[in-house]
Amino acid sequence: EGVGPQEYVLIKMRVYDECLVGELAPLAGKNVFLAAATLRPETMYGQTNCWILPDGDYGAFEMANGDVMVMCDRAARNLSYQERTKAEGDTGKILSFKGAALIGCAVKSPLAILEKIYCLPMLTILMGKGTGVVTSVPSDSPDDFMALSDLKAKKALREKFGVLDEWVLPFDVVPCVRIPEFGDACAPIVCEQLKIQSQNDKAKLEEAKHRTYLKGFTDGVMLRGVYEGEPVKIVKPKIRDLMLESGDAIVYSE
Ligand code: A2H
Repeated sequence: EGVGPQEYVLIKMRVYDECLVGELAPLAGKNVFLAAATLRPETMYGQTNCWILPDGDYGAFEMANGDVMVMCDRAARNLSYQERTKAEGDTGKILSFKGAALIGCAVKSPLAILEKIYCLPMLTILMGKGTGVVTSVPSDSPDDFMALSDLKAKKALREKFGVLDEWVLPFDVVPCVRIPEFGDACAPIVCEQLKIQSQNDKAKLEEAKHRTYLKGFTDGVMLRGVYEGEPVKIVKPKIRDLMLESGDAIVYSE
């Protein structure tokens, strides 16, 4: 991408204990979090699910504070040089598994209006970027909106990845940022304007991102939380700091 390092906020999505079974059983009894890399911390109120690449290689890593974080090896290695693991250069890996092992896991995510959201497959996740875990905000991210729409519309796609209806069908966009030009949820509007057909419609999704991403920052107004009614460009860093200070998120650079 650009020059120099990219700084992400890693959102700590807490895995419900009852999901630490099967391949994840070795993690039972630990505080396990999926580490989702985002550039839009102010949209976390609108999370509806978590995205995982079913074929991707993931691991569970014990951090210096005892928390277990799930991500790809590359991100864990980077974190081990950012003073997060017990020893510099040591990722603290305790388990390896494919993304498929996480599909259907329920998590509680910071700031999310919804109490319980599920891990679902997204086929366009790049394992070379961020952590390989992506939190989904379909109100404000065209990629997230189309991936969720695909799963809702295509029973065969749900079946292929063992996705139960109740992990997907009850979930609709949760508006969190108003952009005067687009209303209370920009992604569905722009996907409709551009007639985007699926999560694989790359060129159009790129265009949709261009139309919405910057405007969310410059023109967005918060619809949720303690900064409701305030401009995104003023409160974005404050919302980020709220989550950093409460321990619900950490900073990560790559
Ligand atoms: B963003 P950049 Cl509401 N593969 O978070 C694919 N996408 C990934 C990823 C990966 N490995 N890791 C992170 N991302 C997504 C929220 C959001 C995001 C909104 C709107 C736009 C948006 C909720 N999803 O990103 O290539 C994450 O989704 C549009 C750029 O590093 C992360 O922020 O610029 C963003 O892409 C990082 O993308």
